[in-house]
Amino acid sequence: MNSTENFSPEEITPEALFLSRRKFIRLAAMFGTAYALAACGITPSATDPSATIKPATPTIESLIDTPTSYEAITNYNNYYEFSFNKEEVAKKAANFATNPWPIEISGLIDKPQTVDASEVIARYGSEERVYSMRCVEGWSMVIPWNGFVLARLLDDIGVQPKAKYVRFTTLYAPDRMPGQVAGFSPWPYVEGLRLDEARNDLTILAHGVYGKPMLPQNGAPIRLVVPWKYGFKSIKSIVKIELVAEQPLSFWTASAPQEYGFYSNVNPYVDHPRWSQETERRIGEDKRRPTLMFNGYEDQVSYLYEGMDLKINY
Ligand SMILES: Nc1nc2c(c(=O)[nH]1)N[C@H]1C(S)=C(S)[C@@H](COP(=O)(O)O)O[C@H]1N2
Ligand SMILES: [Mo]
Repeated sequence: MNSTENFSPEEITPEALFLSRRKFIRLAAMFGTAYALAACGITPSATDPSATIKPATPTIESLIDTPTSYEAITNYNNYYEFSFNKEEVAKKAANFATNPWPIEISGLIDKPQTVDASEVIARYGSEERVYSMRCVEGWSMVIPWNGFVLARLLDDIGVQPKAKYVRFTTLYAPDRMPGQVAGFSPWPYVEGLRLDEARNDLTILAHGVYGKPMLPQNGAPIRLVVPWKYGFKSIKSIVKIELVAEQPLSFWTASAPQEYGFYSNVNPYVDHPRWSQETERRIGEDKRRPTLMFNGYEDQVSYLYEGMDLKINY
């Protein structure tokens, strides 16, 4: 399937953009950023509105990777509220209504508010981030997300000094989410980040994939993406964002604390109790590839964990 089909011209992220980005990174690696900018005809300008959003600088490896096909990104999903079978999620979520979608923003902040996802998206807009996503199960994808940096929202809500963590909650609606059967697990799905992790420039709220509005199976209308952590930290279909003082109890930590810690940074040196994390299968590739520390984003995030023993704080 052509990943750009059905795009309207305003939404489109042409294939050429990915290509020129890859070319840019290769040139930058060989000759330096200034040369690559000039060679690609890019002149940084203070008046360029896109220049006001400071892009992250993901590792070269992550950027020269080819994005996974739209087909795979939207048909091979983990979303237990709909199904435990990755290939069933898209079908089961097809008619999931995500409009209207009120989001409660609350807790230790000066400006608590309930806003619709559409308003949040209109407020913060969209930039493209091509990130690798590594599932704790040992597979990975490269996904071109559209979204915005979470720190921008945090800057607007008056975070109080007592707030140390951000707690995210997915919708709880067993009548609409067939996987939320009573008794099995601690629904709703909850995730959390330390405030400095949440403020890191790599952390985004995403609402699109490949330039198209996000589909339900990927976490519409809005989901978290934290690319240096195992995929389960990137909570889908968020209805609540709370600033809290205590470390939140995540869904998977509550379900199996020995297996899924609060931090869950991608780490090839810390095995899952039931399998090694040294390698991964990139969807669309045959051979397994080595898993990178912090999923390849070490330069941007290692400062967050200085002095921490990541074998204990897994
Ligand atoms: N609410 C919710 N968020 C979730 C999940 C889930 O089951 N429910 N699965 C997680 C897991 S295990 C992974 S690997 C990613 C998968 O994201 P994708 O299907 O968009 O690739 O979503 C994460 N976010
Ligand atoms: Mo996952």
